[in-house]
Amino acid sequence: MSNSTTTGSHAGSPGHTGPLPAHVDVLVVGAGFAGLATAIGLDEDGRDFLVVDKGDSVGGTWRDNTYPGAACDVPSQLYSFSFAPNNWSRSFSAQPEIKAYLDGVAERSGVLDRFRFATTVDHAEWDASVARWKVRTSAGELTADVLVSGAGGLSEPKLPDIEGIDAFGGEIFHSARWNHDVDLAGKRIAVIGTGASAIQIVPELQKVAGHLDVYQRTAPWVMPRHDRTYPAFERLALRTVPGLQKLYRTAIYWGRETYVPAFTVAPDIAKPAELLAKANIRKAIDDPELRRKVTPDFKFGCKRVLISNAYYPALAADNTELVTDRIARITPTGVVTADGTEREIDVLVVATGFHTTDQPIAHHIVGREGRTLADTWAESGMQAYRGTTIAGFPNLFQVVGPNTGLGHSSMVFIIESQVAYIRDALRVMAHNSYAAIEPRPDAQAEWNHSLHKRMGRTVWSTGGCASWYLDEHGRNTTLWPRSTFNFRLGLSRFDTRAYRVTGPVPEPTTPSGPTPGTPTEREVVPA
Ligand code: N01
Repeated sequence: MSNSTTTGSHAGSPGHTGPLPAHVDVLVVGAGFAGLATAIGLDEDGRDFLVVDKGDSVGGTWRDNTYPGAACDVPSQLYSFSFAPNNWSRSFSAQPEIKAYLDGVAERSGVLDRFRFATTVDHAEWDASVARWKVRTSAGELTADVLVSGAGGLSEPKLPDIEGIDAFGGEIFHSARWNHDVDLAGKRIAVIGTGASAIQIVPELQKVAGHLDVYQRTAPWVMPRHDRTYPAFERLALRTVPGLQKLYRTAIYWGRETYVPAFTVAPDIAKPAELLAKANIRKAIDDPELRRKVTPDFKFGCKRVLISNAYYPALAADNTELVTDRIARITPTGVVTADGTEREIDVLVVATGFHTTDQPIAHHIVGREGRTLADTWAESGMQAYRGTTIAGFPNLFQVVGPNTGLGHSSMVFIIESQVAYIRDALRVMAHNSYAAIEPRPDAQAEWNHSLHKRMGRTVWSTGGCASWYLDEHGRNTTLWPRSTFNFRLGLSRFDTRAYRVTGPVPEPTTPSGPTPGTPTEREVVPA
């Protein structure tokens, strides 16, 4: 299995190559939308911080996913920072334009000298005696008062556990690790998966492949994609007319919020959308058997709703076969399905998603009680307070943490809400000389109780499908079950009452003073 990280343009993200400092106030892990927004916010507040990322430039998932056809399925006017508007070329931008946007924002914001690329966090452990994180990275060790994880839920490819896959003799790679060196023209290609990545890849492969097999386990709902290039006059107007771009953004935002009831309280509202999606099938596919195979058997929205005008036509093309029989095994030369048929191939594309509910970073973070985040979550599933802070893990903030994902709108809105909360928390900590904060277990439990009570009514729970939103216990630990403005409202101020705080670490210099290295814990009675 090819495991190399194929990255896009490196321009604009040189980072810094010097040695790591011994200490930073805030260490940020990840340089995608989340890490970059955090860095820019911290810089505005004049904080001492460092960002580390395993890749070689900013962009996160938009750096790593370079597969043909990669594009955003949220309009760019909304899928961009509120503080960094851009003159987008089209409504749903492709990966190179989004990557270039992030490079440009990073460069213009002047924070890149505090980024270290090609640096992975191997271990981060809370040291209560000094109220600091002790962090071991591939580039050396350092300490940090505060750790912010912006490592992302869609960063670690999930490979299918299929017999024989390791012995496949042709070219094989994951959608998020595309091997651009492989010439696909005229080849026999197979794609495993029919999720958001696959439906963008399949039309591109169909154009060049000699033959294409698409292995579908579950048929997704696919809506038309209302994408268009902005004509020159519209781009000019968006660039020059005061407030116009903001108006576009606001209209898209509220338009998207109208989807929330259908996902969260009354899935039957989405019936007309199902009819539209079925019309999308009929428009592109004549063969009744193929129509039947691509028609989903679960409620609209239960899995992520996809958008494409090119996917169904590509499945209907003469050089494509949609295979719905279960994959039994992979041989050195092809894929064998449960009925015993072997289809020979030269290239295997694995578009099987990511480790979302078992995030790799959780294995590397050790909290106050000496347990990793992964162990802490092993039985309960991923849990946090307001999707951002975690009991037992002082001074740890997770951007895009548990139950912050969306089925309908832009994650950048969620990220900016969380960054504002983190900035406020740091202000409160500095103002009160708190050495450490962590959510009280009862506050976290109450938050999760009410969240999961709501979750029970959502289409993700009642829609009759399995999805990556659910963990191994069947709990939805990834999505936010309310409107995004409700999320933002909840994070608009750091709510000290929900936290257990630790007082300042005594100065270790005065022999007659308090014992060094023993932070004092106290209940906070906020003003
Ligand atoms: O991954 P997925 P993805 N044998 O997990 C199938 C975001 N994104 O990379 O449905 C056979 O959705 C699996 O089948 P099933 C977006 O949030 C955004 O496509 O589980 N098949 C499914 O069809 C998205 O939701 C954009 O039955 C196997 C597919 O593989 C998220 O990334 C673009 C299998 C995996 O689909 C992930 O999307 C792309 C097996 N053993 C992605 N294992 C934007 O446009 C899995 N499958 C913003």
